[in-house]
Amino acid sequence: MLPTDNPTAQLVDGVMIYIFGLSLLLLLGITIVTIYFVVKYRRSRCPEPTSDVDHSIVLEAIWTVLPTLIVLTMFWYGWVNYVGLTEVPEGAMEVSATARMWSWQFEYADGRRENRLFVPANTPVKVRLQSTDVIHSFFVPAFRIKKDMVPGLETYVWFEAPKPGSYDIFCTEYCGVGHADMITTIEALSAEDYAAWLVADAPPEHRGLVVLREQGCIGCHSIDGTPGIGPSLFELAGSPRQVEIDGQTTEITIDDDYLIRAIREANYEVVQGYPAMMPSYDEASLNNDDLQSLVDYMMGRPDTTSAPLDGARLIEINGCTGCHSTDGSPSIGPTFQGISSRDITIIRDGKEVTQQADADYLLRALVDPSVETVKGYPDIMPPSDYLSPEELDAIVEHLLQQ
Ligand code: HEC
Ligand code: HEC
Ligand SMILES: [Cu+2]
Repeated sequence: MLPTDNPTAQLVDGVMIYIFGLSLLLLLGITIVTIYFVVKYRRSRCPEPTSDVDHSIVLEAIWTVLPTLIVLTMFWYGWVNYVGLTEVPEGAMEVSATARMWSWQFEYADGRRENRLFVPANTPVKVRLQSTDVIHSFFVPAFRIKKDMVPGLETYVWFEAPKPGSYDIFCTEYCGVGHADMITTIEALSAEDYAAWLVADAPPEHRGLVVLREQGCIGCHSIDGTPGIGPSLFELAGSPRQVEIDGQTTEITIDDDYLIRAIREANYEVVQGYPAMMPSYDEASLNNDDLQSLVDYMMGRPDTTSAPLDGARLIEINGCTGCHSTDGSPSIGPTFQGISSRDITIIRDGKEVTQQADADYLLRALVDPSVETVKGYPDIMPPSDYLSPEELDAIVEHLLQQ
């Protein structure tokens, strides 16, 4: 039995029961009356026509107007509930869902990625849907939500899990051999469990951001693009700047050296349109490591002080295991078990080459999978261009140990 205690299920079930009930009533009513007339006016009882009535305005009006009204109520009820399914309640939590052949990935506001959808129970959740390759469809029977995911078109659904539990998610648009593997779950957690999960799995904050806060830079600089007392420190890499040096205006492009000068000798170059009121930070107040973290953060580079990325986890959350097994069992692509030590026969430019995997080969296999394909396998692996260089390295590192 599917649960009925959540808002989207109630919307859909309401319309479903109404239309099904009315249709059933009409079917039974019409069938019974038909059978009754067939029996009552059978030829053996009434051999000759007895009535010369050939039409009735009143009856015809009734059987035109009544069904029209019934069908319009179905439309109206369906419409109202459709609107209910598209209007996300206020305060909903937002998550992005990406479907690709043949796995799911959910991305949270803080950047963490998962292959199951963890949500707090009793909270509306808006799921933005997108596909990277072909048409998939997001289907959660327990919440009666189902929406196609078309490449290049962002859609969304919302739901609210009434109580903690696990609810199935299916892909319900045939999308190739691995379609049946596109199963995952919504894990609805109690408020306490969700809070614990948030902390436990949180990606560490960028050290540069921590320093920005510790040093009070946030008081004068926003980090989201809105101007403050000073320019926003959002996505600075490569932006042009008009700066004044000794009253002379010059255009520069933001790079590491400029940022370091802007912090260490704040009044050497002053950004046009802003007062020269930024304090300089010398080594005593801001050490070189923290300065480097700040620069990395402002240039949009990852945090080099954080723990190394976990290759095994990256493989799991990026859908690689949708096509590759890690335990030697056959799958759509070669298994990762023993990949670093076995002989691999690949086809490159139509020629067969047998070799062993090294870091360069693995990286090429990830970034440009069509150039060399493993013999006996279809050339369907998607290029991993959605991964950062650091993530690619971590995966290659992990594979070299398999
Ligand atoms: C009292 C306010 C104030 C504080 C605190 C402050 N700044 Fe600034 N900052 C400014 C102003 C005003 C400018 C623009 C004028 C200039 O270039 O000096 C600026 C300019 C900058 C620039 C150049 C930005 C660009 O878009 O070209 C950088 C980078 C910068 N600040 C970083 C920092 C960092 C990092 C901290 C903390 C360690 C910090 N600021 C603290 C006011 C401040
Ligand atoms: C849609 C299915 C699919 C997905 C998703 C996929 N692969 Fe593949 N992969 C294949 C197939 C099929 C091959 C063999 C054909 C080829 O070499 O292109 C392959 C080949 C490889 C190879 C070379 C294997 C060998 O034995 O030499 C590596 C390494 C690899 N994939 C890693 C990954 C990683 C890491 C991911 C996740 C980021 C991933 N793949 C995602 C299907 C997939
Ligand atoms: Cu699919």
